[in-house]
Amino acid sequence: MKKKLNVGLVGYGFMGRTHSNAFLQAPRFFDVPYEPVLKAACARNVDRVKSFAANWGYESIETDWRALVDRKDIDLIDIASPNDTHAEIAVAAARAGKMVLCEKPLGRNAAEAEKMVAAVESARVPNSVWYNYRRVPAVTLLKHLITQGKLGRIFHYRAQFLQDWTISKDLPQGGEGLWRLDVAVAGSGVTGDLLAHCIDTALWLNGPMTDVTAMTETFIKERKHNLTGRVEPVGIDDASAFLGRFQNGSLALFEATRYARGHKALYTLEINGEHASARWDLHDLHRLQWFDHRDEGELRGWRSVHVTDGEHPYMKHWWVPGLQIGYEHTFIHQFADFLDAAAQGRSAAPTFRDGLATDYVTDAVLQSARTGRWETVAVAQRAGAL
Ligand code: SOE
Repeated sequence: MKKKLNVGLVGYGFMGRTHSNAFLQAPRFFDVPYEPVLKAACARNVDRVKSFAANWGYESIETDWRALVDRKDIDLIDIASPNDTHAEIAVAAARAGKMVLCEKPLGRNAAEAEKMVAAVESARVPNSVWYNYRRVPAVTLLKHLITQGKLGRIFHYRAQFLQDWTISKDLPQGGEGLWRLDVAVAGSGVTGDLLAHCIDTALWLNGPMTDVTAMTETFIKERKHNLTGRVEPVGIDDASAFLGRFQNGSLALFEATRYARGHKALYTLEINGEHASARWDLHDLHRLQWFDHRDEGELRGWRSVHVTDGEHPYMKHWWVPGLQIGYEHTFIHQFADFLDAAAQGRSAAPTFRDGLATDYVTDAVLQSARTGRWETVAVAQRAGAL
């Protein structure tokens, strides 16, 4: 019999659902070392949390995260609540000796994230941040190809995350579902929400970034606030773009916006090396576009690899070759990897320290947008300084 791992989830929004699905599915498809038990779901609205718990099979509910963290029957706290709650809950959970999973971004800024890293590292509790796109099989395959040196020296890395859901000036800010537009809760706009995904994947695939120069824009300056009922200034960045340098000498070009009409969640990335290039697109997530200059001359060209074969990352756990998986599977893969690592007393990447590295870059991006200057990414100076 496998050891039970009792999960306490905070938050029942979009991410509460993706994580709960992962808790249920990971042991069905992967030979994980624990039996996850959905022990308690926690949120302030008692009726909503009750119906969420009933739908996903949580055994109990809490309406105060402190009560959840105090419970002796909880082994793992999963934070799927808005960004302004991440730091306080994570620090308390780590101090209580719980394993901690946290939705991205880790902190609203690096100062918060530093406290979270210090807490999990001093308590020595397994931890991970839900930057789920690392575990799209096509993206994991790209990581393997880069690690094998197939691209040679890297010259360029570019990424975009384009959405269009906040274009209407009548959309309010704040409250359930719209807290991403409220700077006090979210910390920033697309920089922490969307660029952060691009940055996490980039740091993983191409190593640390050293310097950035950025610009941000807030297109709609005032919106009604759902909690106060008043029209209030908008403090988030609606669009964010930056140029940067990686430690390996390659150049970075990144953009995120919620004002690209027609694009819903178009996360694309491209990496260009001396020998080969690769491209990936979230709207076609099971394909990796690959160009290898060493291919035979007449047949040389871009190929589209359908990443669904048993030998591709994670895919032997799913259906049969040729059949695709989707967005929700990335969370299942991360949770399965987390359980494997936790059983050995380790954390699964991206760890809280990896999440902090992304917060250092997003802080530098926002700082550069304010100063109009190139800014140094703090992680380069402060590694090991916590
Ligand atoms: C924003 O719309 C959002 O839901 C992000 O918060 C998620 O992290 C991203 O994966 C999809 O878009």
